[in-house]
Amino acid sequence: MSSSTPASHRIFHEAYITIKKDLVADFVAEGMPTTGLEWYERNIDFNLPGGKLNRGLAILDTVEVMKDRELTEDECFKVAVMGWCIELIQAYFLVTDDLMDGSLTRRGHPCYYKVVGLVSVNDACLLRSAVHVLLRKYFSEEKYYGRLQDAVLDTIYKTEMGQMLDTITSTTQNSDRYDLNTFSLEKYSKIVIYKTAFYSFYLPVFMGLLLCDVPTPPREKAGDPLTDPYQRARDILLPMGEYFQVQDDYLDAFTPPEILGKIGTDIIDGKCSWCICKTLSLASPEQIEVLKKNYGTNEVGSEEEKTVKRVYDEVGLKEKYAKYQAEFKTEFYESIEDVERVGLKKGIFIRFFNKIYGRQK
Ligand code: DMA
Ligand code: MG
Ligand code: MG
Ligand code: MG
Repeated sequence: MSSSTPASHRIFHEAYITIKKDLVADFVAEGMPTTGLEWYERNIDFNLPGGKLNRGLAILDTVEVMKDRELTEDECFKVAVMGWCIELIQAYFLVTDDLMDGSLTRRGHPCYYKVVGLVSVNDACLLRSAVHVLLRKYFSEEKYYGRLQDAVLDTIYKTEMGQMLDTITSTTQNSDRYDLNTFSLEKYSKIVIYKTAFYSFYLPVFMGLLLCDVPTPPREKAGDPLTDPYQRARDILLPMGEYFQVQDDYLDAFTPPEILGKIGTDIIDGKCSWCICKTLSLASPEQIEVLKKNYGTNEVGSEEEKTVKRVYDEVGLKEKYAKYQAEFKTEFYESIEDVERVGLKKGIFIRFFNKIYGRQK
């Protein structure tokens, strides 16, 4: 079976129109004035479309691979609604992320907070609440509704923990206690599994498995990757999420904004990114002094930022990144061996992996 085609993109785009109508209709039902309706609609249109839809497509791939047949209209629509729910979660996090990171652009446009100011905080919260409006409307009759709601709430909670760690570890929030000596690849791993991997990698496959009625094992067997398909999927997908964030960090430093759609701020924000953690592990004492003086200071395009990138080059970060990618590939293929034993299929993970491996943006 071929991987998701443009036809599947069409399903998502058509469902977008429906779910937007649903969300606005909910505002109408609450008797919101026209100004409120228009503001909300602009919020949705500004923040929801324009992403790569990787997460929604991963739900689709999961269901297609598990069922091994073309999906019905109804199945496709349910997948698309779940996909847009993850995109809403993502939109909620991106609006607040850009505010906290002091970013300038996203998806080729000025960041939402730059356009509307502090009301963006509440607008982000509305995007998060919109998820539950859709879940209730389309899934409340399903027997898996409780598990679906619980998974969404728990995933958001975990992502918020990650975003907190990420933010308090950077210079902007932590200037007096800021210390590059405390950065490590272990600390990095914790931050990114929470801020990125749960919602971007585990949640889509979890939703797909729920849609396929893959049973959760009895309590005594839950959490054992040899018997629990959800646990096994999680053990494969969280490392994939970490790999995805490593790519995000590398691209932040080295990909031109015209290609990436956003201007990288990790160096000036003093982020605990893969680039700095890896470089610190390779740098000489002199290079570490240079990094301490220049990392997390000044602004985009400054001499300080360029100096940091120069040290990245000196330690051979580009080659290390290529090596890391190749190693991850090997580990990934090892991690999916025998997934059939717990009732999963390799194709779910291979399709997801192929969408992100070696990505340039
Ligand atoms: C992304 O971290 C994590 C979330 C939950 C949005 P980031 O700040 O590196 O993302 P980006 O590079 O897209 O601003
Ligand atoms: Mg961030
Ligand atoms: Mg950011
Ligand atoms: Mg980033």
